[in-house]
Order: sequence, then C-alpha cells, then structure tokens
Amino acid sequence: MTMFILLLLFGLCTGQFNPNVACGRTSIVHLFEWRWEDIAEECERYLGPNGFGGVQISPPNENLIITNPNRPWWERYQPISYQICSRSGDEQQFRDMVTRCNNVQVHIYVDAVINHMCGSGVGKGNFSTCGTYYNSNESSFPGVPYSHHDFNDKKCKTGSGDIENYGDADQVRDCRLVSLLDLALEKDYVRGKIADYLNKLIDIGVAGFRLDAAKHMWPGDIQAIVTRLNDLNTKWFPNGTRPFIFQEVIDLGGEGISCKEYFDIGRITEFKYGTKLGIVIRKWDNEKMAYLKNWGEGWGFMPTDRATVFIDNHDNQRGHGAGGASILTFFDSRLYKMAVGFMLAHPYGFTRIMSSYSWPRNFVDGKDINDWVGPPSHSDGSTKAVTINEDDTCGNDWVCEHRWRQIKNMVIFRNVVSGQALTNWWDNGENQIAFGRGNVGFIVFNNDCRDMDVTLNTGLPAGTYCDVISGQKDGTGCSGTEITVSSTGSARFTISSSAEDPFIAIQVNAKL
Ligand code: AAO
Repeated sequence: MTMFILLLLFGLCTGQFNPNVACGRTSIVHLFEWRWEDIAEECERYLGPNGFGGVQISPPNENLIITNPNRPWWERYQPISYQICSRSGDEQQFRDMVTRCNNVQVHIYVDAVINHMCGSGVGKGNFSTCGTYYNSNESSFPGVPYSHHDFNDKKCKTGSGDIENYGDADQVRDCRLVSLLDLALEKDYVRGKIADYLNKLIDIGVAGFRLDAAKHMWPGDIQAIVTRLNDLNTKWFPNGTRPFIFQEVIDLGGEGISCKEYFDIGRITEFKYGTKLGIVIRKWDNEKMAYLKNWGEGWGFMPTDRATVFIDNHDNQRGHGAGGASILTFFDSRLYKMAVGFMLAHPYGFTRIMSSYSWPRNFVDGKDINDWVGPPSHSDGSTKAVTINEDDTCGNDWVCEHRWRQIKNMVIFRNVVSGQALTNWWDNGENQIAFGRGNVGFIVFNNDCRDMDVTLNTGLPAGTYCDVISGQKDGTGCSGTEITVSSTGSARFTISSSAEDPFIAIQVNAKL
C-alpha cells in the first residue's frame, strides 16, 4: 500500500515533466505552419518510421486575419476564439491528424496561446479565420465568450498599458505584451474557458502543450489551469497520464522574472542553450568547443529534467523573441547541422528540432524587414501543401530540416543512446572534440581550421561502423565513411577542415 501511494505521488509529481513520447523515442519536431493534412501524412510516411517522438504544431485555434502586412505568420498568435479553425485546417482535419499520428507513435503537442487575445488596436469585425466577430476596442470576444471583465486592463500600472520594463515582474504579467489584450487569468471564469479548450484537445488525443508567453502569466494562475486538465486519452496513453507542459519563459538572466518560478509546473524552454551554442560554434567571444566539456548545468542552465532545448525556434530564427545574432538556422546550414548534431548527441534536456519554411531574408540596418513573411501560400491566402521531392527533400519552399540526412540520423542516434552516460570525452583544447554515450554511440567534431587525424577510445564494441553523418547504413552496405573500432575500442578519425559536414557519428545499430 505504501509502495502504491509512493508510486502514485511519484506519478503525480513527474506527470507534466514527462514528455509523453512513445517508448524508445526522444525528440519532437516543430512543423511550423504546416497544414494538419500534411502533418498526418508526414507522421505516417516519415516521422513514425524514423523514430521521431512527436510534433509541435502551430496554434490550432481561430485567429485574427491580418492583411497589412499580408498574412504574417504571427497572426496566429492573436486568438479570436477557441474553435479549431486556422490556416492549418479545421477540426475534422485536426482530429484526423491526431489519430493518424498517434497510431504511428508520433504524438501531438499544441502551441497554446492562452495569455491573451488579439492586439488592442485591431478594431472590430469578423475578419478571423472562421468569421467569428470580435471587438478589440471593447475587449469583447463573443466566440468564447470573453468581455472586458475578463482582461487585466485595470491592474496594469504602465502609462501605455503595455509592458515597458522587463525588470518589473508585475508589468510583465499584468500589462499587455506588444499590445495584445491580456487575459485576467486569476478569474475562475477565464481559467475555466481555457481549461475547456485544452481539455477538448486532450480528449481528441494530444499529448501536451507548449504554453506560449508563459513568462507573462503568474505561475499560480498557470498551475491552477494545469490542475484542471484531464488525463490523456486512454486510447493511446496509459491510465492517469498527465499532459506534458513546457512553458515559453525566456530567461537569459538579468530580468525581473526567473525560469525557476515555473519549475513546479512543467518544463521550460532553455533559451540559453541555442544562444550559447551558436556563439561557441561560430567561435565568437573566444569560445571553443573544448569548453563544452561541462555543457548543461555547468554552463548555468536550468536542471536537465526541467529543460526543453532547441537550436532555434520560430521567433529567433527571424530575429523575434530572444537570442540575437548568434542563433544558428538553416540559412547557416553547415554550422547548423553541427549544432543540431551536438544537441542530439548530448544528454542534456528534452530536444526539439525546428522545421521551417524559407523566406526572402532582407537585412536593412541589421533587421530583417521580411521577418513577418508567412508560410508558402496561394494567392487566396491558403497555405501551400508540403510536397516531397524524389530525393526526400521538400518542395514549395518548405525547408524540412528534420529530413536532412544528418539531422534525421542524429534523431535516431539519440534514441539509440538514450539513458547512457556521457563517456570518453576528448578535446584538443580548441575546436576538435569527441564524446561517447556509454558503449553504444560516439561522435567526433572538427570545427578547427586544420585537419584532424586522431585515434580515440570510443568505448564501442569492435567492428566496422557506418558514419551516419556522411551517409548511412543501407541494408548491409554503408553509403558513408566506414569507421573501424579495434578490439580495445579505439578508432582512427580523419576529418578535413573543409569537409562538407566536419563531424562523424557512429552507433551500434549502424554497425556493419
Ligand atoms: C504583432 C506585431 C506587434 C503588434 C502585435 C499586436 O509584431 O507590433 O503590437 O502584433 O497587434 C508573435 C510575434 C509578434 C506579434 C505577435 C502577435 O513575435 O511580433 O506581434 O506574435 O501577432 C517576448 C515574450 C515571448 C514572445 C516574444 C516574441 O516574452 O513570449 O516576445 N514569444 C511568443 C511567441 C511569439 C508571439 C508571442 C509570444 C505572442 O513565440 O511568436 O509573438 O503570442 C526580451 C524578453 C523576452 C521578450 C523579448 C522580445 O528578450 O526577455 O521575454 O520576448 O525581449 O520582446 C536579448 C535579451 C533578451 C531580450 C532580447 C530582446 O536577447 O537577452 O532577454 O534581447 O530584447
């Protein structure tokens, strides 16, 4: 009995921190702005077979349609109602996606925009994705319904009504983030409406939520909402499974709010991760890969069991949010692949891969004036399908980083080495490093300007392995470099400084 209670308590405590990925899977991919139909197909034809654990989707609820600029991606962060109705698809398509993805062990994580509704200055009308009426002048959203009683306007002490100083925690929570109408989350009625929305998604079969703008909500209010959430749908999840929660709290230090305040609720987005790794891999500020030896908490990051990590996200890949110029993206593909490879090989945090669409970046005075450009779309504003080319890449301007061989194979690598300790660290004091994960995987990087030729202890069983970066194991053959591990576990690695991908990864499932 005592054991039972202990297990129960353990379950209750860890529920919302557990990413709820299927056994043997360890990463999720953000299919930014994809249509539900395309995600369903991708789960079946690619993500399921290649060991991806889940998909973070763009906000599914009804949002404001913005035409100036023309249909920016960020219109989806301006809710009008909680109907499932967006450029990605309607409720039927959403249900179909969740069912089909769950059936192939790929779970769905919803980007939940619950801190606010649309901008205060957008007027009134029914120019929303399902035609629901709104009146921003009166803070009225009959589609929920919310009225002016349900917003924070009276509590905010700034002159503009907007957040003016990130050093002041009260402002950050009670005033408007970039003028977005700020919901009064301490109200039971508002909490109830939000919980109803999230519970509907849970009952359809989603596995968890990214809580958008969590820093702008009081931790106690979030906790009160999370407490009201149902357990996950038992068609796909064990009885009593709590939804996974990861909160978007940007904490690079030096502000009035710390990510620590959110540790009891769920995981948190660790923004230091991509910011710092970008600096290291770009070799800015005299940083070197050798210094990554104590990467993780040793670098002042939050505890690993609280962190959700990523190299770039939909904001900072285009200069929104935080992270600045060091953030690596698909535009810097060579360095980007190394960064993602390092992240997936390293045990710290729960990993999220970014999958983007391309846009015509245009820097004027250091700012990308096209940072607003929405997904590839037709002239009527509808989002274009994700087409798949013969070589497995995507068409129609979808970048599909998750399909890049190096990234896909490292997602698999992370599954294979899951639970294994970091072992056999080696570095040359500069930018050549290597490390293993138990006796199942080993990775070597050369980010120096000189060639590398070293013999290292890999800890792996003797045999010939296929490097999963330059190629992969196909049947009994290997399309990439072959690496021979001796009976003592050592292997020779040569990596040219001008290699297309200056890193090598081997793991026991890609042994020839
Ligand atoms: C749009 C227009 C606005 C207009 C508004 C309403 O652009 O001009 O006023 O509509 O009509 C997205 C877009 C916004 C868009 C919004 C709604 O990014 O441009 O506004 O949709 O359509 C803060 C928040 C964080 C937020 C981030 C963008 O804390 O939650 O801003 N991210 C999420 C989503 C995002 C979305 C929203 C929230 C809103 O991921 O896509 O916005 O739903 C500091 C703070 C951060 C703060 C940044 C940026 O960061 O710490 O918390 O993020 O500033 O304001 C260094 C510092 C770092 C600092 C950074 C930038 O790196 O170390 O701490 O500099 O100063």
